[in-house]
Amino acid sequence: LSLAHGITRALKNDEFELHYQPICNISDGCVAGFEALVRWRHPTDGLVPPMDFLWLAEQTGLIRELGLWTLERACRDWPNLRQLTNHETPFISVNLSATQLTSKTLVNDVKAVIARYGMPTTQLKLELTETVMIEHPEVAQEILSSLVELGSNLALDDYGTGYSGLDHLQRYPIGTLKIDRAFISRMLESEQSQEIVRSSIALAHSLGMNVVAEGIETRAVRDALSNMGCEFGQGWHFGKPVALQDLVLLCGV
Ligand code: G
Ligand code: G
Ligand code: MN
Ligand code: NA
Repeated sequence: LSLAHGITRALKNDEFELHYQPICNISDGCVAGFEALVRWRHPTDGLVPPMDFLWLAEQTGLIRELGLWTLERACRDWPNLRQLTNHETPFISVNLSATQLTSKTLVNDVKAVIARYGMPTTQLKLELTETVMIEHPEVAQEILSSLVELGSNLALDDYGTGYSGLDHLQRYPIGTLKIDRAFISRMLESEQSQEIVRSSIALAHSLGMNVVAEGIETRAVRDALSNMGCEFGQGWHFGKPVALQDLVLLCGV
């Protein structure tokens, strides 16, 4: 109860902030985009990670307001992110929760934010997990199609840890598969993980999707993924999530 009150107060007092983690071309290490990750700059508790409050924001429906704030801040920051990447026009990835996808106003909200900040819709990626598709299949299909019609792209987050129902890949207009860190971090030690990664990449490519490997921590893992034809990587090897003012140009890691 007091946490919910805290979130409401935090929204009012502007205590949330976004950190950005680079998503890079596996081959040359150049920054291709950024994932926006929310944090709560609590007045007494310091920086609170999303795991500690998103579940409640989700439960109480406050995630609608928080999600909109995230989208708005990401679009506002985009010109600055773009300057950090030199020659490329980066995409920005924003996470959407299941509850947000039940909001009847989501599509119009996204439209309004995009228009307000002049964000190129083609550079906006929306990340969702399979939970969304399981819990709200019809609504999700309608809303996700509308979002894609606007020109934005959809990425399926945490691939491999959920249901991995292959019908999701067929039913929804997903352009990017994000392979979960659990498989990437084990892939050099576990033949099984490596095969799961390899076949996920092959599946994605055969369906016309591109792939982001999450949680790349070493050059060796990056090289292995490069050999498998994986396009993009995210993880500490390329950079941790940091505040906009702490981002430095990361091309050519
Ligand atoms: O890096 P980090 O600890 O911030 O990420 C933890 C989790 O929080 C990730 O699963 C990420 O998808 C989720 N997350 C981070 N920011 C947001 C957000 O703005 N909205 C939603 N729905 N999830 C987020
Ligand atoms: O659910 P999602 O995959 O969006 O959450 C990403 C989480 O993983 C965040 O908490 C983020 O800080 C963390 N993360 C990102 N890159 C790495 C990495 O290379 N190694 C580890 N251990 N965690 C990472
Ligand atoms: Mn994500
Ligand atoms: Na993930």
